[in-house]
Amino acid sequence: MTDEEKFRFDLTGFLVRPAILSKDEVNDIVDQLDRIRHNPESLPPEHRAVPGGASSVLIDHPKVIDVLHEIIGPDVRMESTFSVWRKKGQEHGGLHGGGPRQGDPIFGYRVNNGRIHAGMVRVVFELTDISKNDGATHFIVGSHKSNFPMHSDHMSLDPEKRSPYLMTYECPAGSAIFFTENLCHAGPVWQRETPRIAILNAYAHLATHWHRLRIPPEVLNGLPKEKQAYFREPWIADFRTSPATRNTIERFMEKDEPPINTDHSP
Ligand SMILES: O=C(O)CCC(=O)C(=O)O
Ligand SMILES: [Fe+2]
Repeated sequence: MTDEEKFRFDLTGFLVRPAILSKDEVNDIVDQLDRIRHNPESLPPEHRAVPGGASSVLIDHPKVIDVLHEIIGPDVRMESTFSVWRKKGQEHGGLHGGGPRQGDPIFGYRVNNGRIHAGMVRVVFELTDISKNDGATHFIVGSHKSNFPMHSDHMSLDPEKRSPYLMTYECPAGSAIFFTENLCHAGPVWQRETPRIAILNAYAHLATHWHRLRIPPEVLNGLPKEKQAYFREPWIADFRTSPATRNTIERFMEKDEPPINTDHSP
């Protein structure tokens, strides 16, 4: 992460890394998402949901992990993922999040001794080219550090009533957009004739866990071990041993241990 990227992420709460995926990677993931939606039987069961199959390249992409290590810390887990195939007129929803939650260990955003400590970080992988008026994710910049609750004068997506701090991005297919979940953001109505095809992964500190996992067990178990490691149990140290055992990726790789339980019962 460059100093300029760090400055921009801290100032605004989001960061675009353009075109980190190759054209082939983008095409393979789009093909997988197309089949998941329209012809799942053409895929093996372990590729019928994200983050399996072609989309597994996103889990531990080096240009993603290096940012996460600087804004979350050296120990990160991936804790949720979903894909969108958003047609014209569809939306995720209005502005949400933002405001004085800096102390919250799940969502909070803090900077201490020159280091960023973000809670949950969402990474949006755009798989089509994005223009400003398409309706990709929008942000109220700076709201991740706001000391007052979000004000109603700044919560509209209506073009006439938008906050001057509402921002979005333009980027080529294969770009990654990072944002702290403490940033006020929205998934507005999609405006383009062709769909928005994207995958949104969520990452957090190894010791915290917000989403119960919904990934089908066959998909998680079908991942290579080094990718399963991002779904290991959320703990830091095991004091049943002396010295204490650290929950590192290296330990997970050595042990014959499954990733976190994907039991779907509530
Ligand atoms: O669909 C979008 O663009 C935003 C999704 C969202 O709100 C989130 O991932 O937290
Ligand atoms: Fe959200």
